[in-house]
Amino acid sequence: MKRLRATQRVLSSNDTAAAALRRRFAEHKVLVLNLLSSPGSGKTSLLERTAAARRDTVRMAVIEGDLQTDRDAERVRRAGVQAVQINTDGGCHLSADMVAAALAEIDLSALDVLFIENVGNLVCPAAFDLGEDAAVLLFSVTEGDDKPGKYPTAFLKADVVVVNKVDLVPYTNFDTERFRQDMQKIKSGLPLLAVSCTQGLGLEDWYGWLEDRLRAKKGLAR
Ligand SMILES: Nc1nc2c(ncn2[C@@H]2O[C@H](COP(=O)(O)OP(=O)(O)O)[C@@H](O)[C@H]2O)c(=O)[nH]1
Ligand SMILES: [Mg+2]
Repeated sequence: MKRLRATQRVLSSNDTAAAALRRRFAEHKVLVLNLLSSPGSGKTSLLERTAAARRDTVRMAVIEGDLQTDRDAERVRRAGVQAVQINTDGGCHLSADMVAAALAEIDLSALDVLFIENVGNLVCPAAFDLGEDAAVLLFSVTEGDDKPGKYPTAFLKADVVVVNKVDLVPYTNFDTERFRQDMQKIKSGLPLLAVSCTQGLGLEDWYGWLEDRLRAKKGLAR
């Protein structure tokens, strides 16, 4: 019981900090996307691709969350986009306070999109609001097509699901239709995009989704 109350306190203080973030992001009309996945699904690869393809037309920055190292921030910087690394030192998710601290290094008035790459984990990050406009849930085909039913909270939080590494489908038993049906049972209408970050497949659909969300955030008609 004590533990339950402590958990509720942590979540409600996070909600207060997330609401403050959401007001700041709204003030600057910055689209904020929270990327969730297991370790290795391809979050940083998707950000590298997006940076290389859109950095001249979309002003973007990335907050990278990892237990240790600044390897992911380095990768994003090499793709030509500002990246701020947060190390959680063992923490399994980013919290709104950590994002607020990282914002000290980011000029929101000079941005269109802020990506937040959460710590690789399908469980804890789903419980912590970061003031984002949308959650992007990544999966890779090597993780198996049975995951929607096993991780419903992550799918309920998601606004789009990106299935990555479709180049590897021939070497796995991943069935995209089975995955789609399982996912729709949890959240009907949730969009699914199939991509390969290394082969550059399906990425135009992802950029299209991103640009639609950006137009909506800026209050522009399609
Ligand atoms: N075959 C294949 N490998 C990929 C693809 N996307 C990423 N990878 C590889 O998967 C590994 C993990 O990717 P990374 O972007 O670091 O995942 P993260 O931990 O979610 O950020 C790296 O070795 C990538 O090169 C893909 O579309 N196909
Ligand atoms: Mg990464």
